[in-house]
Amino acid sequence: MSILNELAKSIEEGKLQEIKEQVSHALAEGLSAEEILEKGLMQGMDVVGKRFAAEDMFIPEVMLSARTMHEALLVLRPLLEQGDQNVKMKGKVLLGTVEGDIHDIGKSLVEMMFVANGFEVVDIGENISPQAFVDAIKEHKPDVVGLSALLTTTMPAMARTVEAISAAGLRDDGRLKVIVGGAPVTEEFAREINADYYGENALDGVEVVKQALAG
Ligand code: B1M
Repeated sequence: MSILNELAKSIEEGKLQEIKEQVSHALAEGLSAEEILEKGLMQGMDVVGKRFAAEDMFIPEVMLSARTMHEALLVLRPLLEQGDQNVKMKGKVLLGTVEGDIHDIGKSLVEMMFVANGFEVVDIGENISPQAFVDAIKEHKPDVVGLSALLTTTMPAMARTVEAISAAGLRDDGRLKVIVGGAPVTEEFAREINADYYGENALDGVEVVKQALAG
């Protein structure tokens, strides 16, 4: 089995104790952090999602896979966050997963991509209510707020959050930009709920924000 297939399998099987060493080994073999993430770890998570939907895997096993993914990201984080030292943006991004939603892996990747591009990131966590987003924006004064939702059932909470941010007057001067993303979220939905931007994946999200802030 190739190293990348082995990594995918380890995520699927929740090999919590082994994963860090396996990722280090893959790096030592010359694979890049991006390849390890996209062609190894995320492939494994994809299989987990499919098996979960088919009721061939259950919550405790999926949680173990998620914890294994977090362990693997601990090894990759410093490498992914290094980025291109020549393209540094200035700006502060506040990130959170919306109310009712505890999925955090995608958000962690979005965070790493922003850090890699020179942004300061404040991650306020998961299951964040609209009011808590409003309070955190007042406290941290970010240039960009990023909302993540992984469930179709939490997409309305995303809409409520954008609405609460606008209702609090935090978008009145046009300085604060709102970006939304997550597997069920689409560009059309982002437009409908009056977000400024949509990020299809972590890298795309950062590129969209970089272009907007540069222009
Ligand atoms: Co959940 N879950 N889950 N789950 N889970 C999904 C999302 C699901 C698709 C699985 C399935 O059925 N195939 C399904 C949702 C169905 C739907 O709504 N359409 C589902 C369900 C149903 C549930 C529960 C309701 C199950 C239950 O209790 N019956 C429950 C809900 C809990 C809650 O939140 N209230 C639940 C629970 C869990 C666990 C706790 C077991 C665990 C989460 C652990 C954790 O995150 N710490 C879990 C997991 C791991 C998954 C899957 C398998 C993997 C998610 C993941 O981490 N993907 C997932 C199936 C799948 O996605 N294939 C599934 C990897 C990650 C890198 O991708 O998060 O999509 P993703 O992020 C991407 C993009 O979406 C994007 O960039 C990221 C990187 O490219 N992105 C952004 C994300 N946020 C962004 C923000 C941006 C821009 C881009 O700008 C701000």
